[in-house]
Amino acid sequence: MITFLPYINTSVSTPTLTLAHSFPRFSHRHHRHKMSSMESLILQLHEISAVKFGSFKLKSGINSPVYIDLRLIISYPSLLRHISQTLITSIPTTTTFDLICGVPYTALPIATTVSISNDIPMVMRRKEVKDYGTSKAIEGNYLKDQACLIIEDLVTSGASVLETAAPLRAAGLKVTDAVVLIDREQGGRENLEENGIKLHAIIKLSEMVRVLRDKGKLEEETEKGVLRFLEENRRVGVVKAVEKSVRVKSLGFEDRAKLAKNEMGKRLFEVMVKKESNLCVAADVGTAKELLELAEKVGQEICMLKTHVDILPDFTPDFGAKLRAIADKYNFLIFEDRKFADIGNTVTMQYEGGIFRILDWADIVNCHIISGPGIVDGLKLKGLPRGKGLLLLAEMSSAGNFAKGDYTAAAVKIAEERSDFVMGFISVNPASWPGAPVNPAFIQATPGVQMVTGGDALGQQYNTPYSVIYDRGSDIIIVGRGIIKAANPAQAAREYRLQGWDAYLAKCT
Ligand code: 5BU
Repeated sequence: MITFLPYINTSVSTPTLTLAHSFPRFSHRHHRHKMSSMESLILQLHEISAVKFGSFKLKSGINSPVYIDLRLIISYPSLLRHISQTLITSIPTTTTFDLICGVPYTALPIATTVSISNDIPMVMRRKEVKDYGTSKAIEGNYLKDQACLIIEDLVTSGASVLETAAPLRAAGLKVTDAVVLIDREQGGRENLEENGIKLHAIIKLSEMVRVLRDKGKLEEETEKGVLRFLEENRRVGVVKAVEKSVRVKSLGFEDRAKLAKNEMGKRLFEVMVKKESNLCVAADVGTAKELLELAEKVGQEICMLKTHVDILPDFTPDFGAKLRAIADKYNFLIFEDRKFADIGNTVTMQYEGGIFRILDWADIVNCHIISGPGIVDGLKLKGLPRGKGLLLLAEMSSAGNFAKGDYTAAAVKIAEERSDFVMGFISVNPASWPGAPVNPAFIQATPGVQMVTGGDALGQQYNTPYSVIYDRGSDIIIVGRGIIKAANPAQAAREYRLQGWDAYLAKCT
């Protein structure tokens, strides 16, 4: 029979949970029990064989003389409680946070125990983002700018903590601290520090073997073997972490620019690289005057500005020239989200003529493929000689839309057959398409993006920049109200640009 320490009653305050808008902040005090509690934890972990010594092949391929499996702790409730309490009371008083988030899966029960014992709200990161319904990467209620403490059972290189931090940050949460039960001391601390996360470790692997040796649980030889292993493998963890994030490495925009068959597509890739921006602002403002002012404000941050010219009551024939001057000044492309849908012959006239004369000033337009490939041929007739590009609507962001399955596949086929003019797609989850990833010469641009998942009252559905670029395999985030309704659109554009670009870098480096 294993006897565990009694539940440590800490002096942690237990603030009451109020509504989402006033989550209390938490900070933790006193380290009184740290040493004895740590020793007792080590002995208990050893006793339940969560820590084993021998020769074990790790996931990374290297042979380790020590193996730690903390999944077992859920079979020992008082140990789980003990671990949770020690974790939370070991964080420095200066560290404050509003929420906690466990790294899936082993740390989820630990985080839950911390949450319910201390009345600290929790959020959960989905490992698999659903591609239907509300498709949230982060479950639970939270507010932008709240601080979230990450809870982890075991850190080797820190890669898992980073994988959880990224979507939390993309959702607008601040992540500056992580607490872990065991640090294998193989580069995790340094790796996390480089990513702005301070690691608080309860037990270091070297301390663990020393305690077990002191308590007569380990031969001197074994202790020496483990310490030697740690010394020799200090850098391995960091290298492996990088390798792990490369597992779905995508081709960078520089290389893809060389693959693009359409000149405007090539140019867009080049602008993205030059400006380190994969942000397109949807300039859905009330007047042409406001649109031009917005273009000046966000111009520096964007690779593309998306317009709906038919919503501007003060449109005049010089609108195009004025917008072009701003686009040239800040080096962005102009995308008129016209969504042509008619037969080929009609769209040639709609593209070129009327009041708006879109062909004169828009670099890029888009079209539905509902009418068949003739629509692309019609637009190409006018656009290709003038160096323009076309995006096909392969998917839409609105709830209940019909652009899916065979329809999406048909868009890909039409694009492949006309890749001199078609530069890419409006898409929502290109990573889920059959045969994905699709030809990297094509650019994927995704609307329905905000810092927090959700939607509007008319069916729009939002995903975060990180989930759009990293999880769903898109290239460009198209953001409207998230930026234009912000108190400071220029600053909001900068934040979206950084989030979008970080997510791109995460999948390419
Ligand atoms: P929002 O304010 O970020 O929701 O604006 C999204 C913009 O993208 C808006 O101009 C839409 O017309 C556009 N959009 C979209 O939301 N979903 C789609 O599937 C397509 C375009 Br196509």
